[in-house]
Amino acid sequence: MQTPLTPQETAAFARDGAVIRRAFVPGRLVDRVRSSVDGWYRTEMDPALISSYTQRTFAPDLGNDHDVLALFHESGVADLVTSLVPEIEPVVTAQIQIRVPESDTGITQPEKAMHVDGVACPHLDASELRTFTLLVGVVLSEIADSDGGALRYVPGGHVDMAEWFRTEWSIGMTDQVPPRIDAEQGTPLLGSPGDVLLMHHLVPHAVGRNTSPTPRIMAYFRVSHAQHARQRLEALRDPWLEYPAIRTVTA
Ligand SMILES: O=C(O)CCC(=O)C(=O)O
Repeated sequence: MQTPLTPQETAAFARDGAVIRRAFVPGRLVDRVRSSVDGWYRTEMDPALISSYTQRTFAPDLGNDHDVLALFHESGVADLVTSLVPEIEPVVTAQIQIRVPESDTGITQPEKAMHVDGVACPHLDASELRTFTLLVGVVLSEIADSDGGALRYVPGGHVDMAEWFRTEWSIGMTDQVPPRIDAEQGTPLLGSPGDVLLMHHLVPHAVGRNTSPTPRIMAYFRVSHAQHARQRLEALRDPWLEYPAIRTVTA
């Protein structure tokens, strides 16, 4: 059965660029992934590679693991997504992002300043766009406060970013966001395992230190509209190009 977003959630997504469904992914799906990620964290994580995991993914071998992909495909999340973006590229990989408690390794994990994914990434060529349409985050650990490595996002920032991309930005610039966005603290994503964040690709976000004693663990899925590869620049400048349901109500 399809689980679409409600009209109220769709309106909230249009306004904020983000919507959270609490306790959405069944516990049995979350628990399987937690057990694999916890095993990797205990026995395979190389503290010397924390910067590299932070840029790419933690637990790289789990990126196309069946249980990890089930968080998207077997939980109802895919149906939430297609109620916003009906035509999508197949979702075949996931990213695991952990904010490591400083007390665990003594290593300070790099923070990520306000950015939108795939534009002027510090580790990529500035002229290369690795954009997509919708970021889906599945919470895999308790996130009780923002100092616990919570993702921080700017509600409504998608509209501001699209305006900046239209009027001030050009390809090859190394600024990730305009100064007014860089100055934002952002709203922390607090929550519990099984909560799901759907966030417009243009919503700026950041992450900082984890001073709590527990790892903050998220699985992320980057969803692209079926035509995205052919319209990356247009999608940066028109926030609803790839969201037909919202395009019709905001037109
Ligand atoms: O939640 C995280 O650890 C980071 C998410 C993020 O900003 C990213 O991967 O671009």
